[in-house]
Amino acid sequence: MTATQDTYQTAAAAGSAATARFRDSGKLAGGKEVDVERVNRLATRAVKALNDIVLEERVTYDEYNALKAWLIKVGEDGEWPLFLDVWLEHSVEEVATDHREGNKGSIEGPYYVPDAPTSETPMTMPMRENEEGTPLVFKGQLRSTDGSPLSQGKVELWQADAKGLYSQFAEGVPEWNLRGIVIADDNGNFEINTIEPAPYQIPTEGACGQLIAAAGWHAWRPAHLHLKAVADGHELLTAQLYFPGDEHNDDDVASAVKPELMLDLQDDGSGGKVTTYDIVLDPIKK
Ligand code: MBD
Ligand code: FE
Repeated sequence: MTATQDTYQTAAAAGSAATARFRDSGKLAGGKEVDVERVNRLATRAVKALNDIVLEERVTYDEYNALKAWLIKVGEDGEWPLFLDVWLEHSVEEVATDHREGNKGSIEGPYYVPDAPTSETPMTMPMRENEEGTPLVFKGQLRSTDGSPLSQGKVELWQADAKGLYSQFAEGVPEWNLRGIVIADDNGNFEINTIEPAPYQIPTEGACGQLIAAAGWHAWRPAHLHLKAVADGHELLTAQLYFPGDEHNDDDVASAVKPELMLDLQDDGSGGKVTTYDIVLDPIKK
């Protein structure tokens, strides 16, 4: 945890930026309508689950009012996307991808931004001239589940910098810093030059941080690379990749680590790291 992260990764800069991003994505207004019977079923079960907790735990008026105040603050701080992505998205992701034979996925989280700069392999991520952090070469092959290479597929990375800051969600970071899309070659091979991200602490000043402190939890996610991989006729893969030895691999606040998502890092002989991670996509079943 660095002072810099404390200064910039405020609830206002990160949590509410995630709300603005979600609005911009069009999902707020344009989401698919959910069938009335389905809403009835899910809303009824959600309300019942909460009532069961109140009755079983004999929740007091003080506790009820603390909940009300906290929910108001989640909205005021713009932290609904952060809250949902940290504590619920992992289950939604599990349901959405459990039919897959190819690569395991993981949650998207609140800090994805579409339309990042794109280039052919090998690509160097957009970064500052003197970007801090251990240099990392991330390479691999995009394949289909039958083993055939996915020519011209795309691999997109977005990640925190060596201070744990995401561009467009923290002040003072260039717009597309450490966000980029690489186009694989005819054999599905891709290579990306980047730096190792720092572990990430979700904003501590907002409502989510308040809950974490009040419950005696911690706010850390292990260091991770976010990725999306796409190829014609294949399901979009959204995943995160992790670094062996990170102390939070076993207790990620967002419950988004899976053993299949662990990188194997080698020294490159000059102070940097290199890792090969092949990505297998599922064909879309018609
Ligand atoms: C992140 O960087 C992240 O990946 C998730 C899931 C939640 C908060 C911040
Ligand atoms: Fe992240």
